[in-house]
Amino acid sequence: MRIINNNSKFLLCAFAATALAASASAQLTIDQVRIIQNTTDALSLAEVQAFEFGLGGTNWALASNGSTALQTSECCGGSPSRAIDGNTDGAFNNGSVTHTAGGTIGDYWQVTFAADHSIDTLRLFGRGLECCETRDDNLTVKLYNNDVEVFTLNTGIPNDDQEIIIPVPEPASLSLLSLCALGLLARRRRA
Ligand SMILES: [Ca+2]
Ligand SMILES: [Ca+2]
Repeated sequence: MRIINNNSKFLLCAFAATALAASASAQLTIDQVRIIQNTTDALSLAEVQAFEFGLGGTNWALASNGSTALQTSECCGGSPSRAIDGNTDGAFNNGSVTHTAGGTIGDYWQVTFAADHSIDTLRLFGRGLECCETRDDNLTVKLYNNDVEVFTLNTGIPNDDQEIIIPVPEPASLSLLSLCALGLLARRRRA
């Protein structure tokens, strides 16, 4: 006896999609954000923001909210805390942009929160348009909870802009939708 037929599978998937749309506040719990440089260029970040409740919500990455930052190397006075100081000014000489040494692939910058937080939106600010616009074209963003990687994304900051906004998906709903997509695909292939 088949308890779940194709029609009920479709209804289940429709329900999952609706639940995902309705559960925008149920988000990934993390305590760390790492930004990795995928080229040999130095990594510079003007600001990294990690929001609970969207862009108008609480930015838990801020040093003033208890977070601390580190990076794999440092050049030119570009200390890691400059990306969590609340100042998005991307002009390096204005003193609020980080700078690693570069020269090898994989320099990274990382912020650790004072506690676990539900994060739904990331926002990265690179250097201003006065210099080095291509250095942040090829980055990887990784999110961690208790040292376990829970999200990864290859991305970059467009050369005609200084910032990117990254929606953080809710993992359980995504998994359910993925299973639904696979089930519906199998159904089509059998048809
Ligand atoms: Ca800054
Ligand atoms: Ca760029």
